[in-house]
Amino acid sequence: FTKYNWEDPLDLDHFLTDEEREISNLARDYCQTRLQPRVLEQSRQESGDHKEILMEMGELGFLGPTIEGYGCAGVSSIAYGLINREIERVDSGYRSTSSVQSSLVMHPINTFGTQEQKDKFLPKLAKGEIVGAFGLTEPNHGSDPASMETTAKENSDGTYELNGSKTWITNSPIADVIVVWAKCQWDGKIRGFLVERGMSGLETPQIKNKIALRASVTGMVLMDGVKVPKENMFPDVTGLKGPFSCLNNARFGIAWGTMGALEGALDIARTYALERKQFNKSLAEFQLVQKKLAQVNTEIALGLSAAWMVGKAKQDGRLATEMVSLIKRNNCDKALQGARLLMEIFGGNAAADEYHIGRIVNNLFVVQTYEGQSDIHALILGRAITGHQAFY
Ligand code: TGC
Ligand code: FAD
Repeated sequence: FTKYNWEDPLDLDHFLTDEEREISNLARDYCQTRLQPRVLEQSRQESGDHKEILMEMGELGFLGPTIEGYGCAGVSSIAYGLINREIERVDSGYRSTSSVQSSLVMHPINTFGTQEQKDKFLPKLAKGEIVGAFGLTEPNHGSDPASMETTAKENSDGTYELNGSKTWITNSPIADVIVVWAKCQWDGKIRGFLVERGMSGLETPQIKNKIALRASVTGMVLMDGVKVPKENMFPDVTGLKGPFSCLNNARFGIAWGTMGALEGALDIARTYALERKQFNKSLAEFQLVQKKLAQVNTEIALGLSAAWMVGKAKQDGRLATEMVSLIKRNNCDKALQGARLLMEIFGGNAAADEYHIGRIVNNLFVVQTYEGQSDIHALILGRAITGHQAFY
């Protein structure tokens, strides 16, 4: 037998390739030395140097890392997951900032874009020189994007005109390019458009005073007759499979990221329990406290194992999209429940932001909600299990 390693309970490390291990270590080092010292103040201020952070990540090859060419690293999906795990170990908001850039902007440009679109945007997005955002959700349509009201119409000069509004859009206030999904008036189909900063009729006001994900920037995308050149539309993808394909990648990354957040929470809760004394003993010596730590340690081990298995299926061409729903839902739920359980160990100190645990719990509520709220993923799984859709 070997000694139990609570920091890697089921020996995930054994299943990683040398390259994946190296990337994971590089990401851990960057996140702990460069992001961790910034997170408290940036969360308090709800503002930060996000452009600089994206440039730092770009330099390390963390943006669009699975893409081949265009200055991207071309690494495995599991490596992408490991990067998300390390970023979210610090804060879910930082993971939002970067995973929108990678999965929701670079991925669709790489998959659905023309050669010109790829050449124009991907190298700069990879370096973090420009920032991307993804606009699907609208004020009246979140879980049900098929009902979106944003429209695109064709002008007589061959350009497109976009009208409508998107809300709760990560990075929108600082974005240089926004992937906007709109219903085309000429055939009723949903298509993706690359809307660029500076186009007239475009506004991206910030949503301020959030109670979660304060280390990320969130805003609206307001479009009043925005004129988009013909070459800025994705030519060949129509319908919701366009945005949903992007979500497959982002949800996969979130399944890893949430386990990172929970690992971070376990680490600080364990340290606190070892140091804090009540009744002349450390909290760590009480059975009820140990049970909480054991519960969370177990969920992390199972959640990471499942994420690794789905990563292998993705890499080997065996992926069913429901697998992603399964791990997105379960890992988000378990991370939220686990972090909330660990919060109790901090007693009243949990109410002070410098103990971090309150911020982690608040963040995880949003992560459980965006990219398909957990109940929506339960319905996706329910449809696959029974053959009956129960959305409406
Ligand atoms: P449905 O009939 O199921 O599907 C419509 C079309 O889409 C195809 N499709 C998929 N394609 C690829 N991957 C998937 N996972 C797909 N799921 C469905 C499907 O084959 C069909 O294609 P076609 O060719 O037949 O037209 O669509 P529905 O309208 O019934 O959808 C049901 C439902 C509820 C599952 C779906 O609308 C849904 O997933 N809702 C959740 C919305 C959501 O996730 N929004 C996310 C917004 S982005 C975001 O939150 C970013 S946060 C980023 C951050 O800060 O980190
Ligand atoms: P609703 O759709 O109104 O749902 C409310 C509740 O009702 C949920 O619990 C849901 O599960 C439940 N519900 C809805 N329909 C059903 C049903 N049929 N059966 C059972 N229960 C149901 N979107 C983007 O496009 N891009 C982004 O970058 C982005 N970033 C975000 C960042 C933040 C900080 C936040 C908070 C959100 C972000 N979102 C983004 C939006 C996010 O994807 C939506 O909030 C999410 O999809 C849920 O939509 P909604 O808020 O409209 O909730």
